[in-house]
Amino acid sequence: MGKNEFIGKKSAAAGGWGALKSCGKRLLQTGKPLSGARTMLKANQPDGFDCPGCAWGDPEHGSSFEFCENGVKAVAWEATQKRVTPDFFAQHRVADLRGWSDYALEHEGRLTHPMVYDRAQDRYVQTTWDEAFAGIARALNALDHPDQAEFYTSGRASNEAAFLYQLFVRLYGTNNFPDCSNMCHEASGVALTEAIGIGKGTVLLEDFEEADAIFVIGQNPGTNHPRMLADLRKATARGAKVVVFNPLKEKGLQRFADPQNKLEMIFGGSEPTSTDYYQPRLGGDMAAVRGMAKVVFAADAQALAEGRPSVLDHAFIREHSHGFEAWKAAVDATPWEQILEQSGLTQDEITRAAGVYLASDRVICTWAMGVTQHRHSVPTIREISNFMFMRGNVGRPGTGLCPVRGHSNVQGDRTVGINEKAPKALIDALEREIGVKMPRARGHNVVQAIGAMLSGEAKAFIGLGGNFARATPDSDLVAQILQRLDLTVHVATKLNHSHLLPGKVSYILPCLGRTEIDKNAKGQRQIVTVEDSMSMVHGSGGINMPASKELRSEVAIVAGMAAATVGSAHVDWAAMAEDYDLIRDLIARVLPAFGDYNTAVRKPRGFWLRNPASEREFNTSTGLANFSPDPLPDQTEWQQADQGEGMLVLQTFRSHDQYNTTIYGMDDRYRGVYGERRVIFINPADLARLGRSAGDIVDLTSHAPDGTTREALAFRLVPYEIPQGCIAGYYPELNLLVPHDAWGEGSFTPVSKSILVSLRPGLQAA
Ligand SMILES: Nc1nc2c(c(=O)[nH]1)N[C@H]1C(S)=C(S)[C@@H](COP(=O)(O)OP(=O)(O)OC[C@H]3O[C@@H](n4cnc5c(=O)[nH]c(N)nc54)[C@H](O)[C@@H]3O)O[C@H]1N2
Ligand SMILES: Nc1nc2c(c(=O)[nH]1)N[C@H]1C(S)=C(S)[C@@H](COP(=O)(O)OP(=O)(O)OC[C@H]3O[C@@H](n4cnc5c(=O)[nH]c(N)nc54)[C@H](O)[C@@H]3O)O[C@H]1N2
Ligand SMILES: [Mo]
Repeated sequence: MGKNEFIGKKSAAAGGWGALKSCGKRLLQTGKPLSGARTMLKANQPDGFDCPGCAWGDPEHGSSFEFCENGVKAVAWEATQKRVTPDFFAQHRVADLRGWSDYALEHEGRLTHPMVYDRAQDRYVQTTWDEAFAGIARALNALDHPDQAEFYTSGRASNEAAFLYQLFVRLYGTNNFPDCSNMCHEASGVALTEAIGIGKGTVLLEDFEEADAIFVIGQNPGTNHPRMLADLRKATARGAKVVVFNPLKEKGLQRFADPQNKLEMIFGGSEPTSTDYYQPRLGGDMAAVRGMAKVVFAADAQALAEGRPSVLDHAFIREHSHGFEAWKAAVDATPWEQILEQSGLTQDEITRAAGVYLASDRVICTWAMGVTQHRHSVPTIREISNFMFMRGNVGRPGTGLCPVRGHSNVQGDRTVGINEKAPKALIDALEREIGVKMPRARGHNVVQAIGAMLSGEAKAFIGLGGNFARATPDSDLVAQILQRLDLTVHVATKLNHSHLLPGKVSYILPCLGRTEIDKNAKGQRQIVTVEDSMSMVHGSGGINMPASKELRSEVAIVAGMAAATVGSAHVDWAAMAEDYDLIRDLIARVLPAFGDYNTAVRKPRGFWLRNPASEREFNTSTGLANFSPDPLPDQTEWQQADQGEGMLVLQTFRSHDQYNTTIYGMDDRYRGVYGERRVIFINPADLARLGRSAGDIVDLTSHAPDGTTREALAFRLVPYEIPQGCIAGYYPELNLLVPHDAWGEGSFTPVSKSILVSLRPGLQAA
């Protein structure tokens, strides 16, 4: 059997020595293991920086040494000693660099100087900051209308940078804020706003210590939120149940050896991270949750018939909720047949999972991309909320709804106004504070921005971080349209593919990373702030010397673009960039929930941004927690695939060695894949059914309603424990199969986890 042969049920634990070895390798690769280790010791510490890895909360109020293997990778990747200097650009034409892989590009190291594109030589050449800001202002002010510009944000930007950015863009005159969140947890925001009146989770880290059961749906924390595994482990150790729904048997959700536990490392122990594991079909979660609700209603009927107390939380339903009867009718009307077909689970499995729910007084439900990147993600999250409401599992200790965020500050960016459909209260407050009218019309989200670029309506793109051309669906198409624009600007730490698709005027503006010291002209250190998945806001200050003297902070770069473009009559951009306390003061005036922001962020663990829903104050249309009676989808993509000859449904997810479009390495240790990324995980029975063998190279074609043929060539088949009819492969390599006009209803999130595809022998297989 080769390394990638069928990964059976029995597998070693996640974490452990493999994780430590991988950390060491990563620190060595950056060229300076000692400073790397010192850097790690400051991650998530009161006087250090917020780990740029993920948005999981920090425990123990900053006293413990908290980082994880993938946090080390993220930090080491930024703290590399390698540099992409003007010399590098002099040596390579942009057309040549376009042929490099994402891995190779970022591996060259940190960007050092502001660069402008020179079309005559097809090269980026060095420029000055002032020239760059003036050039950007010229191009933006030459547009017919501000709505012709798209202002993208990736979720690493600090609250201060993001707030200043949205202020600049709104003063310029548009609400076009496509952001990574549109491709990520948008469905959670939309669904929760309708259900509980706020688009955020209601859980604090402490709740994980009190829950009797934690349901983890569509999430792979072993890779993407490794620090969460420690909380799951602690939960199972004290006897709580952890119930997983995931089509794949993810290693980190089975057992975990904590690399920070000396005894465990020496004796090779590991602890379970889950107690119950169910493998639904892709897109089958709404059906699974509805099935559990049916079981709970049946148990309730039986209890009442036998003269026992109801199993429902009638006090919550009566005092705090709306729409219970309509939802119950929808549950009653949903046939088991449809539930079993869509979920792919048996009635017995669903009954057992519901049994855990019934036996638990306090339940938390977490979820991530396995739930949010489907056509019916919004109704699925509404159903999760319904299910939690029925036994009052919101707004009590040890309970709650917990969308686990992606980028380390994606939640904060949204809080401070990166929002194409900003709440009226925010715009009112901005107008009041700045004294200028702001645009009110809805702006573009990611798929609308792509649409506007395609139609020629959009003419400028500015990216505050991120890798738009790789992270978005239809990546080949997006690459073409970016190059047709009048202006493209990328504020970035490292070179990526999006930078190599220059519009008529194009800049790469290199910024400080989160791990680096940020000093103002007076030599005073500045801190920024971020918000985690539990709505904790804390300070983050870098400790490393900047990668180059030329770097500016994101705040300073935004301030520079703003001053040049909209002038400083209403906002003193230069003063803000000199003293981030002034930005925080302004944020607190616009968003009163931030209170005494500047004092609060200097406390070790920061402060909690109050979430009214977690105290059962529901700011919804009804003033109550809203049940929602959505029907199950008529057909899931799995059902469509099941009816088509040779069709399968594909999900695109992350390997253990990547951070979104940043590829750290070519291994996916927990899934047993080494040295390659062009793989497709497939059930052995599907291999047999389709007449293929393990290791065959195939080409994939996606089948979208728009009739366009999209192909991804040369992927190797890897047998895996995954439901029949469902396959999986890595993002971003497979993004060219995701149609930009197929999105989640109500969320506009590309359907990256349910793409209808077929396979045929690849070129290399012939
Ligand atoms: N190291 C590292 N950390 C990261 C990131 C990274 O790339 N690398 N990315 C960050 C970002 S931006 C985000 S959004 C998060 C992403 O965190 P995750 O949501 O964990 O990311 P994915 O890799 O997309 O994994 C999705 C998981 O859902 C499962 N899944 C897919 N479809 C379904 C379904 O229909 N039903 C169910 N029940 N499960 C399904 C997949 O099998 C997989 O285990 O992580 C953040 N943290
Ligand atoms: N098919 C498919 N597509 C997906 C997904 C999927 O699961 N499947 N997931 C979606 C999700 S959840 C997300 S969040 C998006 C991610 O989309 P993006 O946020 O656009 O992508 P990233 O890969 O995180 O961006 C990486 C780049 O950010 C820059 N960078 C890194 N650190 C910093 C910094 O501190 N400051 C600045 N200014 N720049 C920095 C570097 O230049 C790096 O190359 O992708 C989405 N796309
Ligand atoms: Mo994300």
